[in-house]
Amino acid sequence: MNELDSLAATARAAFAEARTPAELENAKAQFLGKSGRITELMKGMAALSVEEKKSRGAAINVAKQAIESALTDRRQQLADEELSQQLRAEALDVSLPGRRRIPGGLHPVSRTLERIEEIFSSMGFDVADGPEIESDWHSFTSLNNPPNHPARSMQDTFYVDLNGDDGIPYNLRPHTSPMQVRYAHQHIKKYAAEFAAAAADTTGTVKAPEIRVIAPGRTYRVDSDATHSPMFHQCEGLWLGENVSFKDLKVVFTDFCRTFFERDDLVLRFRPSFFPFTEPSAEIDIQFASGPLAGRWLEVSGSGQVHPNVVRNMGLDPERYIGFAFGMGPDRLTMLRYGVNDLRLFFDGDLRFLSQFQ
Ligand code: 2NM
Repeated sequence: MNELDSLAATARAAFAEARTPAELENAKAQFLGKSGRITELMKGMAALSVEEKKSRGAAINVAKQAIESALTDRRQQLADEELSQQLRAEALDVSLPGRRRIPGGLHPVSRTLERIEEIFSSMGFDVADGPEIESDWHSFTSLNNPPNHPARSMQDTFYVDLNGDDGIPYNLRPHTSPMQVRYAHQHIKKYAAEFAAAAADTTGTVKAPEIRVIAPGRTYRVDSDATHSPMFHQCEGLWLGENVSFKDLKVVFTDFCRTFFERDDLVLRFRPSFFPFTEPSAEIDIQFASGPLAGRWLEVSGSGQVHPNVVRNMGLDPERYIGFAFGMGPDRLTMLRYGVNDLRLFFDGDLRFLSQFQ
């Protein structure tokens, strides 16, 4: 092999050793650069004769072209390698199963609340909404539970420090009744003309507008064990009119329970009790005639005839308006309906439990 052939071979080997385009350009400079081997060989021809220059020049050119074509080949090779590496890295296996998006669903307690709202709506009840942070007046005083009354200790309330900006004590509502007091005030304002017409009527022919509402939502008490959560749900009901009686309560609540549990043979029992906002008051127990809970009395709600003080605080005349209220626990109803024995499961957020209701 002559000197020029071996130079081309050395260049090819150097190019093959280059692993990156940058390394390849460095290697190129050694052979084709301004002070590279080919340039040096050209300079070395200065002393040669014209004839010698011709043949030597042609030979150097052949070597130069060989080196240039080796460089072009290696450039292409490196570009190909880079591309195939990129393709390998971004490879998409279209035969793999797709990643599934698991559909969400309603929380079991939300399902219960929806059922309750649907059933009571069908009986002509509105659904009230209202704040979870409440004033002392709405949570207690308006409900015939004045400051320092012993009945206040029935609820271990969370108090909220609002930096005393208005000096009014606030709390996380311990029941949903404040919403009903707010609803009554709003309703009276909204139907002011109808309420005024009924109040002005002396013939006894204009019927007073009724209040018929349920108040479902989150409530809070300092209580935590297998059957109590510091946040729990309540749904209270209220029906006030000129002639609404305990008989109506029995009919409405029996109808509700039988529809909710889808059991026509379900029976109810009213047991005397005490609540500050009702007089008389009663606990409502239910009993299934068959199934795993058959024969046991299960407490599902408190109830009673709304206390005249509460009727007055709602903005209505207790001489004219009378009716009933009740308060039940949708969490408890959900436990009964699905046979769940630990209330905390509803609020732990464990999908292994919650997905069973989808
Ligand atoms: C209960 C039990 C008995 C109740 C009272 C009222 C209102 F707003 F009329 F005063 N709403 N709900 C009530 C009555 C709630 O829960 C155990």
